[in-house]
Amino acid sequence: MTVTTQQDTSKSSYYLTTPIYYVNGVPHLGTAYTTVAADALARFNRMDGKDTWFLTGLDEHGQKVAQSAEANGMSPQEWVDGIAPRFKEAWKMLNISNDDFIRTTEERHIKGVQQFCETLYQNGYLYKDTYEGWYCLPDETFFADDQTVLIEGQRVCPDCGRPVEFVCEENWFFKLSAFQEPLLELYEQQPDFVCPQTRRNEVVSFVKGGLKDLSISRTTFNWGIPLPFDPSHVIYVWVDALINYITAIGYGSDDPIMQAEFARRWPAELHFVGKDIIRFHCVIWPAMLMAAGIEPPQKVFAHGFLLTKGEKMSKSRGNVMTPSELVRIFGVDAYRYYFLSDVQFGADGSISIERMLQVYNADLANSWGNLCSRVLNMTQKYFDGVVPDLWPKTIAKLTEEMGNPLAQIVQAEEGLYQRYAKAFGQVDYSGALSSVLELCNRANLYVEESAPWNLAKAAVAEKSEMQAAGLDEANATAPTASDRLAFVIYNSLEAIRVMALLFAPVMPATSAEVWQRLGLGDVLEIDDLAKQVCWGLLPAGNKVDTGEPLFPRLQLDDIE
Ligand code: ME8
Repeated sequence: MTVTTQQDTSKSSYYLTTPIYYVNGVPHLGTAYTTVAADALARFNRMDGKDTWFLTGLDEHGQKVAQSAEANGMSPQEWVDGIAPRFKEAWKMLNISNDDFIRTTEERHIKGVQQFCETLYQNGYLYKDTYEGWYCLPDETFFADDQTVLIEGQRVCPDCGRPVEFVCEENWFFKLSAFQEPLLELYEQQPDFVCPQTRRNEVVSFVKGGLKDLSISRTTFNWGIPLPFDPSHVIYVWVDALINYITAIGYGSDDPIMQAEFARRWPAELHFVGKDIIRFHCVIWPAMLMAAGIEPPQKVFAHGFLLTKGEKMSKSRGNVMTPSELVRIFGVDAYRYYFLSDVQFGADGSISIERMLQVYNADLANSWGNLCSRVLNMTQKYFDGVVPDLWPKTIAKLTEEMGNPLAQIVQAEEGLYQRYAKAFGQVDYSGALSSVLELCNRANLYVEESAPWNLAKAAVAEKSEMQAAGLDEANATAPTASDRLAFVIYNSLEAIRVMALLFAPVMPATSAEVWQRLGLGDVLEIDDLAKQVCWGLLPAGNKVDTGEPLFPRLQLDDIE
């Protein structure tokens, strides 16, 4: 099968998305996890000079949402209009930098979905038949008899374990079965299409097992988008939802500017999803796109679940901590840091407040926060808060005499930036963060080893000796103790500048704060990260500001 596209292949855009979340509930740690991860990657790519577009949004149609509305005595539209601001507020609280926020009840989406379905119909991929089978409402998924599980006489969903309901309806079907070979070819030609590798294997063997055609419309309720060629049917919520990734960037629009936007941004570089919705994204979605003659995305990355005490977090299990509670205790950057550093992205990860406290105190309070406090305080104390200046010749002599382990880490070939950027490229947040933390720990050690407080004492003693001998310090040919002190403080401040840059995708607020304290400007906005992670760019003479501790130490008592 050939896929015809009119897309512009010369585009340089980096388009990434999160799932669009159901509005049957409010944001929780799970949905926040995917969104924060996508945000960190979007921020990294912007800082790295890519023309980034980051989309998130809401899945507002379907039976589940209609039921939540009914249970709350509202119309579906009133219900979704009430919940949408809660998501927007949550993402604002978590400092999410999405460029767009799509809601599937928006006109731009409805129009695009109808155009898409019309195209599938015209291309001969849709037909009408009777659907008889099971439906899992919480997952909005169809299951055949042999896919469900029978427990104590009750059929339950093989994925979430909740009861399924029997459905017998005349529906429109999508010829998914025609896409087995094209999908297998896609996985072959784009080996990174499904990441990580374990998920790829899962998807490939699922497709090899054969594909059944998919029911794509419902008639027993009407909270959805009508099929343009048979309006008594509303489009199956998953088909409706998946199309958001293209309607948000202009698919289906009559506006030439939006059409050009679509040509430039699509195919997406990355769809971030949780492992629960991988088949929709790695099987159904690319098949739908192929059927419509549109290129599939480049990559789908499916991460694992956050688990509390070994169980998937969910409201029905009653083990949910809320993002706002944790942000209130730890602050937004510590929240973002914990989830991205402590859970290996891709795998399931156990989270707990005790562990979060441990990571907070070790990495943020004692390491990063402490380094900033002590170095900024010493700059204040020994240099009146001004970044010290040294002659290049003196720097060369001091580097020879004292060494500069921090510059070495930053400047090494296959150095810090390369390791960090490679980790980001592999969506390995903990790898990227641990390379920055390594520099941070080394910098704390450097301060200990160099003992600026002793150098300061030596500088005072040396000065009075020189005065007594009638010598002028400025004429000294060999580096003096005050030169050594300036060298150590400058290096420590410079390492802090580099760390502020590299921590910024994950901890944007504190990095901006540190940037300001170093006298580098009110906003940290750069698009040439590789160039900035270079030794010696902190201007001498900058006025620094000590400020309050960035991450005050916390104890268990503080959070109970
Ligand atoms: O599935 N751990 O929406 P949804 C990690 N509307 N991530 C979790 C999680 C957990 N415990 N719980 C949820 C839908 N997530 C559809 C998507 S896209 C076209 C339509 C995250 O509100 C994870 O990303 O149920 C998961 O895939 C997503 O929330 C499911 O969100």
